[in-house]
Amino acid sequence: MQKDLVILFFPKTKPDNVLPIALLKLASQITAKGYKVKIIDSRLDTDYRTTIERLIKDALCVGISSMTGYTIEHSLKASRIVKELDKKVPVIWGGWHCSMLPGQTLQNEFVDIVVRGQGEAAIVEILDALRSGQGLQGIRGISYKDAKGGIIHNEDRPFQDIKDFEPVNFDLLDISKYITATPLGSRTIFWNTSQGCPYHCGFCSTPILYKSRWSSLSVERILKEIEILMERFDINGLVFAEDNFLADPNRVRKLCEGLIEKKLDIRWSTDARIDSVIKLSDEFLSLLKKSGCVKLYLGAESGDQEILDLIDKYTRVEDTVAAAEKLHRHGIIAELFLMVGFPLDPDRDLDMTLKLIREIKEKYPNHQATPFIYTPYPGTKLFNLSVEKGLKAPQRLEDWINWTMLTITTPWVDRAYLNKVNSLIKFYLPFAYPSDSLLRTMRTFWPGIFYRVMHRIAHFRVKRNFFFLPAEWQVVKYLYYNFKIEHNLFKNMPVPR
Ligand code: B12
Ligand code: SF4
Repeated sequence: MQKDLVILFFPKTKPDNVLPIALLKLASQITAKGYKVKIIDSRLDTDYRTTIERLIKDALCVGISSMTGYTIEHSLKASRIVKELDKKVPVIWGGWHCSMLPGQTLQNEFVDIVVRGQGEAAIVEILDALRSGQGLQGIRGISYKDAKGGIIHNEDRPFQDIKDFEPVNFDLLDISKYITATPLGSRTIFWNTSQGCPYHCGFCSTPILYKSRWSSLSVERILKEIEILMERFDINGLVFAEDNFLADPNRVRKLCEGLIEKKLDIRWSTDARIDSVIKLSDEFLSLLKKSGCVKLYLGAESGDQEILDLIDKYTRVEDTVAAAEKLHRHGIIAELFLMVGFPLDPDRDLDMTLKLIREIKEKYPNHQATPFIYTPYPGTKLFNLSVEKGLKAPQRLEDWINWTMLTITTPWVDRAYLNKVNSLIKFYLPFAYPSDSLLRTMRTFWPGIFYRVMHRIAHFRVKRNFFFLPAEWQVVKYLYYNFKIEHNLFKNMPVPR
């Protein structure tokens, strides 16, 4: 009997409760073509070895998702398990990391095939080839090992409009496991309505993976999917997890009008470019708000114009302030994504970014802004510049596991720099500009006294950009790490992702 089961594996991520949208979309294509699918999410099925053992005898192949960083650990573990159980079952990797480094990924003994970029059409063609025994030559957008172990890279697959793909089959996963309470709503889920982005920012993997192309589902289909999520799963909060939600403002206008017309009462958030926001009219922003938009994550990136120019952002620092003002006026919260520690002049970019954060927080206290350490991602323009500046890139798949913002050290930033950024993220910024819950604690007698003192010191330091002898940070760190009192004292402190 011919095997027709496809196992799709999703590795551990941080945070760990986000719907594996990629695998659900792939599974929907696969089942529409008559194959069976089992999605294993290692975040829910921690004993995934047993599950793979149970299923492997029927498996035509195993597909595994990858991102640069610690997700590779479990993607690799699962690949090893498959090969230990049955060497003949092909292991296919797809997603962000292996698309950037297909050759290096295939050098690993447990990986047979890499799908570069969009997976929907490629995976189905691979399955047909595996089932019929035809070779993989001619399947565009994939790389693989031939019979002698040589690595073959087939030609690229053109970016395909996502409207061509089969509708999502919501029965292929237990959606209820991915619904969480967030400030958006008691039952929030991540969803996705478009793919790619027409821009080409130098630090970002998207323009490389999707060749600076963008496409969207029709507004009718998006509304239908939202209706399903609301009716079947009682969703009341939605994070549109995409790169450039506002790439086509007309689509967003129609979507918002549709949400209002259909009385779909949902609170939502998404990512947006700064220049897209400043182009929006007041009438458009009111429509966004009315349709349930609560928050926009803005790719502000830096407060240093030289960095914005270096990364081909095509925005100005003052545009960020203007976008924040517009959103504030319409009651939409802006959360600024910012990075520091670029390979140009890290001290200056930190100072300028801190200046931008100060300006935003002093003017619009409800907006949020946190700086993260710049992590070079393979395949991007800035990664190549980073290598020129002395960055040592891992040479083996397994060495990318520690390639995360919290663990890599780029040669142009030293320990003191990292400590300063860490103290800003974990202590100075949240205490200088306290959240509502921190403010409530500050109003109590005890530990309110401690909080008020810390707030004053943190505010003084951030305002004057004066971080000489940060004794209070040492005290906080000592309490935080040694007395494990974080639940009471630090419950409002953001943990860097
Ligand atoms: C939701 C999301 C998350 C979620 C879930 C991650 C996930 N993999 O789904 C969470 C919140 C966990 C997350 C975390 C992070 N994320 Co994130 N995230 C996203 C986001 C916004 C959407 C992902 C998504 O579901 N897209 C929709 C699906 C349909 O598209 P897709 O994932 O690209 O999948 C397609 C192909 O890649 C391929 N494919 C994928 N898997 C497989 C498997 C097989 C077998 C095959 C054949 C094909 C295939 O086919 C799919 C369909 O076409 C993307 C940006 C984006 N627009 O995609 C960033 C993105 C993936 N994240 C990114 C980053 C940097 C991070 C963080 C490192 C951020 C940080 N500083 O901490 C963390 C850490 C992640 C970790 N290592 O645990 C980068 C990845 C860069 C890279 N080279 O890996 C992206 C691309 C953002 C960006 N533009 O820089 N993220
Ligand atoms: S950073 Fe945002 S705007 Fe720039 S290329 Fe990536 S997804 Fe597009």
